[in-house]
Amino acid sequence: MDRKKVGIIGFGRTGEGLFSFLLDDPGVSDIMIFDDKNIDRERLPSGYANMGVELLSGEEGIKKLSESDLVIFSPGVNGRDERFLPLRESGVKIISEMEFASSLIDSEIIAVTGTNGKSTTVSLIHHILDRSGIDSHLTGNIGVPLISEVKNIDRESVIVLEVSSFQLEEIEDFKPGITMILNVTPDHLDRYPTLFEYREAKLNILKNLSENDPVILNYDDPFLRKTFYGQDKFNFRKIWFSVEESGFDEGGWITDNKAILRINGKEQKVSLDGNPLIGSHNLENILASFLAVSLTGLSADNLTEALKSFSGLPHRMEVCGEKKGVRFINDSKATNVEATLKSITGIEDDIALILGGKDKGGDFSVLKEHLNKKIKKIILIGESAATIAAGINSEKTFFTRANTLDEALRKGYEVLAGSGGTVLLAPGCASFDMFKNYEERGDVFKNDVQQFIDEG
Ligand code: UMA
Repeated sequence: MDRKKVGIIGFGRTGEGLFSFLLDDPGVSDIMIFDDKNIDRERLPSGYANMGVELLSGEEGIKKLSESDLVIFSPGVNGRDERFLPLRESGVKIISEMEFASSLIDSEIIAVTGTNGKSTTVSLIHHILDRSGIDSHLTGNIGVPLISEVKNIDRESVIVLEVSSFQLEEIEDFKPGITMILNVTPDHLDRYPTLFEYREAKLNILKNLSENDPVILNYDDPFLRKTFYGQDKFNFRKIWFSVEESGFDEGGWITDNKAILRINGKEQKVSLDGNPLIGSHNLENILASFLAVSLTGLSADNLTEALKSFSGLPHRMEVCGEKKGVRFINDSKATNVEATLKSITGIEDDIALILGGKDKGGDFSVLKEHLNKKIKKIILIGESAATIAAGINSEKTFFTRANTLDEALRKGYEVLAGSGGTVLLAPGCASFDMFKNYEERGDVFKNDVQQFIDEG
């Protein structure tokens, strides 16, 4: 048997998972790892003595990769970048980690994509399945690459997979059993030349679906509705959900605080009493999750209890404290302007909004209509502060600037003290200008809030 040379591009969580997997593959003779940062050999797990392992960087490194039989991309590396053109032209087979890993499993995959709400939705689906005694694996963009789960999965397992547009860029045969698109609104415009390319990447999830494969779609998302509702050219089985509309042939909606689920001509009502998730965007996530688990054949009988026991996720509309009638909410995961808008819509009282970070090219003018209604003040942080202020283009008095989150939350508190309301961290930007990731940003905020509350 000819043993293969495999190239890995990017050595973060995905690259490490790929490397560990390939180490145990007798069909692989050599592994080349490319990364723009120098990789310390110490980071490689032991056990590669019988295998050629090369660490590559720079233009020369890309050239060298064309000697491999297969190249697998990590999602964070932009494979459309010009520098990879010679590699593509060399004819070497190029795929994404999602394609590679999914080709190794034959259990049921529930794949969830969308601009916002993916993590909450996959976590809720996983929680419900897990509570019902199903061997459910939560994986993908949520943090654990699929390749790192492959060895823990068997035929009876259900894979609950969060899929990003990046992960869908280099797929060939990837085909989920149940597919879900929650919404498609502008994001990652620092990676995609236009919104069109971003949407194309997202819709790649449908690429291999055939007639009657179920796809759960959000009727309240204008782009999805326009593209797929009543459109006969897409012959997959469309299952719509909506917080505003009702009565789909197959789908889910809300009536009197109950989720109505209609699948296969059968209708079930699920009470939402005790729902712990704040905001109408979370009602969308709940409906979508309920539909997905129903499609696996799970009965709707226990869904109310399962939802009640779901604790939500950190950094997503996470209430992290209250001081004299002013509540603090950490929505650090709101890394684009649409997510910020949803956070605002989900809050009933007055808001002091902490906004800013590393700009991703979003259109912040959409926040203008909430100024002086719900939003009493915007506290700008990070490198995008000036761009955001210019984008919203409103009176200067609505804005103030802070250098740290601690300063920001104190300024927010001052605005609301006495009358009450919510200091909301929903930055609408990536975090990388000030923090390692959105998790670190949220953790710093929570610590600062705690300290501020403890001061009395
Ligand atoms: N690197 C390069 N060149 C580049 C970019 C990155 O060499 O141009 C290298 C970095 O130096 C680093 C490695 O690539 O060593 C990082 O690889 P990666 O960016 O693919 O990150 P991973 O650690 O493998 O994490 C990835 C996802 N990251 C991205 O898509 C940016 C994680 O999603 C995901 O949880 C993980 O795989 C497991 O599947 C994070 C994310 O931010 C949470 N996702 C975006 C989002 O949700 O908006 C899409």
